[in-house]
Amino acid sequence: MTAQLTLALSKGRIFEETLPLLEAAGIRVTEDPEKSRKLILATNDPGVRVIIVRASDVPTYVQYGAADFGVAGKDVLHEHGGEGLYQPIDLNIAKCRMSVAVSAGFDYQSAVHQGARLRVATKYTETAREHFASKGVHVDLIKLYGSMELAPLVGLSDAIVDLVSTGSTLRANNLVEVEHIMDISSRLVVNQAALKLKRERLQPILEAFERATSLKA
Ligand code: PRT
Ligand code: MG
Repeated sequence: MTAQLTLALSKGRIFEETLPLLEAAGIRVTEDPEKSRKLILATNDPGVRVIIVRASDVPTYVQYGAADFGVAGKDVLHEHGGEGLYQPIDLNIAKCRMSVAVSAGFDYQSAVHQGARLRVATKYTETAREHFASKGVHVDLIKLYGSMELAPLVGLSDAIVDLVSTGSTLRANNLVEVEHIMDISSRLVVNQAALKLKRERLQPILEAFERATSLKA
């Protein structure tokens, strides 16, 4: 009996951008998560299924072995910590950057130079904590779960730490990027036990992903 493989993906850009990589491994997802309410999707390969989870939950499913492998952004992996995960390939998909942004009228550099204590709203509290600690900037972090861009506009915070891709969300809300924290892309993550126990099944898929990724680069 060959082992069944479970792949954890989030709906939206990660799902869409992983499809061509799966295709390169001969795997086609036979249901559309945008049209179906199903959380477990079949593929043309009876030995491979896809589960649809929240982007920030992908590392958790893989860490505990409920999924053998998954695709998650570096933003999400940094917050999770990566415990129990093997991270063999940067897939170079779902690219963006993590930045500090403030209201257009706020003089961030002066506030920092004067040693002001900044209020920073973010979903990425671990990344933000590390970033400001490394710069010696004192911050009060305010944890949010979405729409960080609103926080400085209504006086909840002085700054935000958020993902930026085209910059149009910041512009539409009269915010400006004042610091680049890190470049973000998504990685393939594999459960460490599955890597040993299901290596025969996983290895060809990992190799196909690697080949498809390097061809694209
Ligand atoms: O949406 P949900 O709350 O369920 O979860 P999520 O936002 O974590 O998931 P999803 O599917 O939106 O994002 C999955 C992954 O895609 C993230 O973890 C990132 O690694 C990656 N990614 C790439 C992005 C973006 N680009 C991106 N632009 N994730 C989010 N955004 C958001 C950003 O937060 C901001 O609100 O898009 C907005 C900015 O976009 P621009 O183009 O206006 O700059
Ligand atoms: Mg989102």
